[in-house]
Amino acid sequence: MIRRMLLFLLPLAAACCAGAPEPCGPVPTPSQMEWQKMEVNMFCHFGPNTFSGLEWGEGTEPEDLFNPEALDCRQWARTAAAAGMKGIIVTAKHHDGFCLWPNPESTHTVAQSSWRGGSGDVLKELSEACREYGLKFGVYISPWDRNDPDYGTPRYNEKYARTLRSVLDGRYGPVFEQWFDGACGEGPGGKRQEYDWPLFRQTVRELQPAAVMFSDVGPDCRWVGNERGSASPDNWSTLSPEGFTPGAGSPPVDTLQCGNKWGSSWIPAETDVSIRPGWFWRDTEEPKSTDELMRIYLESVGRNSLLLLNVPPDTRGRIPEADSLRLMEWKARLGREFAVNLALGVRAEGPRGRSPRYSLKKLTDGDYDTFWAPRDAEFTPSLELPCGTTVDRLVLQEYIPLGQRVASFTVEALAGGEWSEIARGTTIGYKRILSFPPLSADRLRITVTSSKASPVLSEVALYNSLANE
Ligand code: FUL
Repeated sequence: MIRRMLLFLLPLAAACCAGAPEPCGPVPTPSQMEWQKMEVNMFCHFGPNTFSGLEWGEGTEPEDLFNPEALDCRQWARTAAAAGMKGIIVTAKHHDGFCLWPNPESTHTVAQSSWRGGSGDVLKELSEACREYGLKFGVYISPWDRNDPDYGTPRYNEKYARTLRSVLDGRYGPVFEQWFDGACGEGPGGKRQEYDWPLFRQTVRELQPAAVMFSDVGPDCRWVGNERGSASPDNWSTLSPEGFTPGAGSPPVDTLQCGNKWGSSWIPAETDVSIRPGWFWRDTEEPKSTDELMRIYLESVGRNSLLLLNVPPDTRGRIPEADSLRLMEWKARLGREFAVNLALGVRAEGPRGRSPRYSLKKLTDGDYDTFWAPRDAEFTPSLELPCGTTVDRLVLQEYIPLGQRVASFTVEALAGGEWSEIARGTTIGYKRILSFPPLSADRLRITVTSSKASPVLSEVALYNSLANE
């Protein structure tokens, strides 16, 4: 961990010495930066609902309902890795309260089931499989619990903190993300639990300091505000969470979608969406089409968000063939559509970097960790790139360790001796992908039209998504 932090901090420290721009506003921590670079992760909803067909189990289901006879977490991990994903987050406990590990705080767990004679532990198998396939391991542990008799009393908060402890204390190795779901369907006459968020967050920080905590309001990443797989094209990674809480007290959905331009904290968006209509597996449902998965990718990763794609294992305890095939088709299509970066190594023209270290060359060197930084006064620069071929995708990346800065930009193309605008956008952030009808341009011009500070860009890339059809 210390080594990783040093690896992150050294280039930044070196950059500062060489006159890098001052950071603008809140910036990501090393863990948030590492998380952002993961881009696509797998979500696995798995538990009694897999067997009952319910989306929200009642909490009264017999433990024996959970009986995945051919559980194969290595197959989950193999599938995720082959699809290019970097981590898996599993529903260790969904709202029905059933725990996929022998949680000593509960009597509604794998240990009370007859699955493997009560000695099974999905978290153990999955965390080991993730390690084997070079993936990171994360957990969803629902605060809302329809089984626990203490839910609705202050005792529950202590119990929930101990539940967190029994997963995060290192027995399953490092946990890269802790997912705090905000849902509660108790309704007007139901139980009311005042959650002790400071206690929960402190428990996670103490046991897994590098874990990124998800909720409607962070503290480390936020819900994108819908389950359609679509981040807002105007998406700030900054948010002002003061006065809000996860769940019923969360900010309005449009704030979750867009963040706050002048937000007080770095709380980037995560787009969670299911490959199927439901979150849990059902034999009547089918995975989404490759076209739809492409749309989701472009509207999440391509709009400055992480994509958390749910691929629910079935009653055998395996990812169904139809879903893994679909993932492979999607991966192949991504590979085809982003096969060759046509801007790699080209000479960009525009305001010079503040020193050779931040020169225009850095924009097209294919390395996220090097960047172009003009002088501080340069808020709305124009950049030109030779093109000379057919393109239909432009990828822009800001160097977010110095903050998210760009608020709007335009893209123009020079064809037949005339410049015309082909796209415009608002935020960029870690990654922004713009698609436009294929065009043969001699040159492209990108103009930042407003920015919180002088822009600091890591990469400009160009693709022809149809070249390899
Ligand atoms: C929601 C939950 O209520 C759903 O069941 C699902 O887990 C989804 C990811 O989050 O809030």
